[in-house]
Amino acid sequence: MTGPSNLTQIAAFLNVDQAPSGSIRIATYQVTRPTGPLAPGLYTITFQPNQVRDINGNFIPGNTALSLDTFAPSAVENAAGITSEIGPTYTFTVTFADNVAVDVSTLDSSDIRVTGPNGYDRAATLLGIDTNSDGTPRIASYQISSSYTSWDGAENGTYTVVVQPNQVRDVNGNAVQAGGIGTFEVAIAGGTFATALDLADSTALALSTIPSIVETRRIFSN
Ligand SMILES: [Ca+2]
Ligand SMILES: [Ca+2]
Repeated sequence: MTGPSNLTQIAAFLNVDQAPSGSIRIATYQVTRPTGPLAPGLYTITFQPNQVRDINGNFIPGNTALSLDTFAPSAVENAAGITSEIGPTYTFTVTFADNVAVDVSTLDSSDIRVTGPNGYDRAATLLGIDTNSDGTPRIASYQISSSYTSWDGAENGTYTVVVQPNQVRDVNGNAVQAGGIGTFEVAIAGGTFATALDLADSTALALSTIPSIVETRRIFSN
């Protein structure tokens, strides 16, 4: 067996579940763990040549390998933020990397949510993947929508990109850890509508009334 932290050991045979020859036999082997917790990573079990054979003398070929991957993919967001008014959608990318390969079939519009000011909490829609086959790294493009007709100063603030549980996995089934992977800023000159009218301190202002007011302003200013 080979593995992380230069693990290289010959496995010690302990026993087999049934003594007589038969088509399925379960053998137990043992390797000694280095001190401390088992390091995450890729463990490979390699059969030695001319060691295990069927009753007709056919050996399991040497160098046949079985892999055990305990390392989950990482996720890094690449969201530049918004500094001027744009249309109704904002696109950013997330880079997923793994010690073996990212399973691109697990990438979809359930992977990421974005949270932000005024209760913003929306799923990001998957737009595409840089290379649409399993591998590493893989860069996925996602899109989120404005709460209004476009991203503008009313939505200024800090937004957090949040990976959802068990949504993005490597080819061995290990999932990216759920949680926030980074933030980006919406910082459009002019500030928010609330600060523009000095309403930020008004706790009585129902947030749900802001969209219609903002759109009214826009009609007048146009
Ligand atoms: Ca992995
Ligand atoms: Ca998914």
